[in-house]
Amino acid sequence: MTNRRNFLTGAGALTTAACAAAVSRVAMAALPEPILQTKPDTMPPLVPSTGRPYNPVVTLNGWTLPWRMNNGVKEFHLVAEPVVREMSPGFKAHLWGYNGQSPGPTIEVVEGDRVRIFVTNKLTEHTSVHWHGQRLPNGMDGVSGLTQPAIPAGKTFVYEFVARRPGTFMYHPHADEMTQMAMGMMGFWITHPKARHPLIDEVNRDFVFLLNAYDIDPGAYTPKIMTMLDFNLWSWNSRVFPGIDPLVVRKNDKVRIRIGNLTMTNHPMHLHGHEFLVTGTDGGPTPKSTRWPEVTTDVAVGQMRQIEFLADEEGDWAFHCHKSHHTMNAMGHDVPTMIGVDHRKVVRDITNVIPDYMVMGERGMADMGEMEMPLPDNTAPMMTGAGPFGSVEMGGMFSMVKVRKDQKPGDYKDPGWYKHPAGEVAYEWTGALPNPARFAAEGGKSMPVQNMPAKEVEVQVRKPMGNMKH
Ligand SMILES: [Cu+2]
Repeated sequence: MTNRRNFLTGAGALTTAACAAAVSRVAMAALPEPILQTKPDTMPPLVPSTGRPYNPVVTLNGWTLPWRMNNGVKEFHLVAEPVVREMSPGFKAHLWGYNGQSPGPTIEVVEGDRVRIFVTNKLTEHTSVHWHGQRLPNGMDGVSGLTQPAIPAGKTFVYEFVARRPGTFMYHPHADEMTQMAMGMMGFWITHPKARHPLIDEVNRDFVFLLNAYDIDPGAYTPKIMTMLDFNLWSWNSRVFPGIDPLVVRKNDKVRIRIGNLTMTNHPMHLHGHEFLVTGTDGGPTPKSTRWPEVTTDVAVGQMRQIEFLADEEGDWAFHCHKSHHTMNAMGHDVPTMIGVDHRKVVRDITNVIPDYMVMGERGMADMGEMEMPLPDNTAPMMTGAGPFGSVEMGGMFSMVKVRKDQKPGDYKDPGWYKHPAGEVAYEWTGALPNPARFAAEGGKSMPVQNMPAKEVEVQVRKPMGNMKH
C-alpha cells in the first residue's frame, strides 16, 4: 500500500498489505495474513491504494482493516479472539474481539465490490459473523444454526458477497450472542457509494464509532455476561471518557459522524454548539424531505444513525449521551440520594465501628470528580477528566468535537484546549447582589383555600435508586 501506516508494525503484515500485486499465485491461494492492532489510539484514515477511490472514515480509538486484492475480489481476514482492551488510561478489560481489538477493525469497501472475508475462530467456543444491514445471499447472513453451521473453535470459514448498497453497517456474532456481544465482539462496516450519490454528500471528515456497554466490577477485568440492563461502563468503541479521543475538525469542515448501538438500551446522542441533520440509518441514506435540524438524536438498540453538520463554531464542544448515568464510569449505583441529609450523628456511630467510613454525596456528587478516594486497582474513576478549568466530572459516553480554524486538512492530532477570546468565558459576578425576584403566589395567595393545614409541611424527597433500569 502506498499509505504505510504506523500501526502496521509487523513486517509480515506490512508485506501482505504492501505487495499484493507481487505475491505469487501460491501465496494468493493461501489465507491473507491476519493484521493485528493492539494500541487503542485513533489511527489515521486508510486511504485506499487499490480499487475505486473514496474518502475514508476515521474510527474513533480504532482502525480500518487493510485488504488484499485477489483477482478483483477484496479479501479480508478477521480473527475472532480474546483481547486486552485499555478502556481508559490505567484501566484494562479482558474482552473478546477481532484482530487484537474490541471492537474489531472497521471494514471499508465500495458499492459493487466483491468481498471475501476469512473468519478464523480463536475463541474457546463456536462463533459466526452477521453482516448487519447488508443485502446478501441468505447463506452469507451469518446466523448460526439458521443460515450456516457455527464456526467451531479453531476453524476458518469464508463469507463472500457483493456490497450491494452504500451505507453504514456493522458486524457482530450471531452465535451465543449474549456472551459474545457482552464480551465486546463487534465492528463497523462502511460501503462507500461508487459514484456521486444524490443523497450522500461529500464531507471533509467522516467519523465512526459503536456504542457498547460492559458490566465489570471495580477491580475486576472480565465483563459479567449475565447482566441484562444494569451495565456500569458505557463506552464508545470500548473506551470510556477520559479515554475517548476528541473528534478533531477544521473550522468550516463538513463533518459526518456514524454511530451504531450494540448496547441493550437507547442513547440520545447530543452535540453542543451546532445543529445536525440525520442523513442516514442502517437502512440507507434518508430522503432529503425527512431531514430536520436536531441537537440530539436517539440511537435505539440495534440501530445506526449518521449525522452531518457544518463545523463553523470554534471551540471544544461537548458531544455525549444525554442519559446522565451514561456519562459516568463504574460505580455502585445502589446508593441512596444523600443531598441535604445531615448524617453527622450516623457517621459518628459508624466510624466507631469502621474508622475509614466516608460519607458520599451530602453536597451532591461533584466531589467524586476530585476526591482522592482510593479505588481498587484497574478501576476507571467514576467521573473525571481534567479540563482547562478543573474536572469535567464526566465518564462513559462523553467526548468533544474540537473545532479549530488553524487545524490542517487531514490532521487529526489533538490541538489541546481551546483558547477562548477575551471576554468569552462565563465569569464570576463580584458586584452587589440584590435579592432575586421569586414567584410570590406559592400555595394559596392567588387561590386562597379555606381548609389549608395550619402547619406547613416540608416534603423530603428521597430519590429511589435501588432497582434502576436504564
Ligand atoms: Cu446512553
